[in-house]
Amino acid sequence: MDHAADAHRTDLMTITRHVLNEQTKHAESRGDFSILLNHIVLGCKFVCSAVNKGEEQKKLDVLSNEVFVKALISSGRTCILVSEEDVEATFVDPALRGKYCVVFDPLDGSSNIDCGVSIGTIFGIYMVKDANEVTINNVLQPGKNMLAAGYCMYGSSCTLVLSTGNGVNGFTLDPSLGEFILTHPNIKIPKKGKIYSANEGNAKNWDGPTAKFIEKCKFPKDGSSPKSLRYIGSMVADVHRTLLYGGIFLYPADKKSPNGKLRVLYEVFPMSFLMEQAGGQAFTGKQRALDLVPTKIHQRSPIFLGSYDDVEEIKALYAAEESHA
Ligand code: AFP
Repeated sequence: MDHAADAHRTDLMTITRHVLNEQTKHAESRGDFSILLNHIVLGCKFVCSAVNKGEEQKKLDVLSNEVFVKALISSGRTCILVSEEDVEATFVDPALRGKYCVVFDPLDGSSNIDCGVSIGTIFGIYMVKDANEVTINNVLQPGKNMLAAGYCMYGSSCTLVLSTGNGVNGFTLDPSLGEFILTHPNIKIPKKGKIYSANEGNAKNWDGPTAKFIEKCKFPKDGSSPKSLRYIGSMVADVHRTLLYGGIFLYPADKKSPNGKLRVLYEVFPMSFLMEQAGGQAFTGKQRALDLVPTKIHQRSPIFLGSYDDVEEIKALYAAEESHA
């Protein structure tokens, strides 16, 4: 018997244990973040089970949002919630307030539900100094001020990817234990990838740098092989593949949508945070994505994210265009 392998297999690193371990590195920590995370995990488990039962899209969208809002409020650790499903931000009742603001998309990619494609929940977490004095400006902050970000993908397995600002870790739900177990420690994105991921149906409206970049992906002039195209149309699944295999995911600006499609607070920021923490980059076409300062909670932004070298290339094309302007 291989005792070393067995010892590893039986020493289960649950997501709670992992986050508690992380907290011991911060002397001032009082366990509030672990409590908040436990409530997020509960929401993810609920949505995972509902998705597996095959609930229809409309019902799942509404259900997922309700579950997350209730779980977050009942944690007693939140003060402002911004959900993709709600027009206005939710300010938590002062009696139940804590210091965290959570921005989230409870069920991203939901138009894919009815055909069984992977979908997910995306979240980002900010912290306020004083839970008694909260305003909307506490969430209208650049992504670099996030304390943590992550997503949970509901696919062939249920995988939660999390960063608390100290690298990226992936946890897979073991249904028989009901626990997320660390399966992908310290995820690093390859420095350069072989895949590009974009909705090419929008190509006729793309700007010059985006069009040139995709042309280079297909017809490289430096002797390298063309990149493969993979596009699911569900951001969590496309970003998850990009994180693990490398390459670039883009939802650029186009003539019809000058701000792209994806939402800054609960799509662009959390995914950009994870990419940077995994050694990649995220760029809006104008600046580092995490430096963007949103002025509206449902604001959109173009986004290019993924392997460091691939994002460098698109940055160079935008810089070249700028210098010719
Ligand atoms: P839905 O939630 O409406 O399915 O939108 C999904 C999404 O916001 C994101 O997950 C995808 O990356 C992106 O839209 C796909 O957009 P296109 O359908 O325009 O390619």
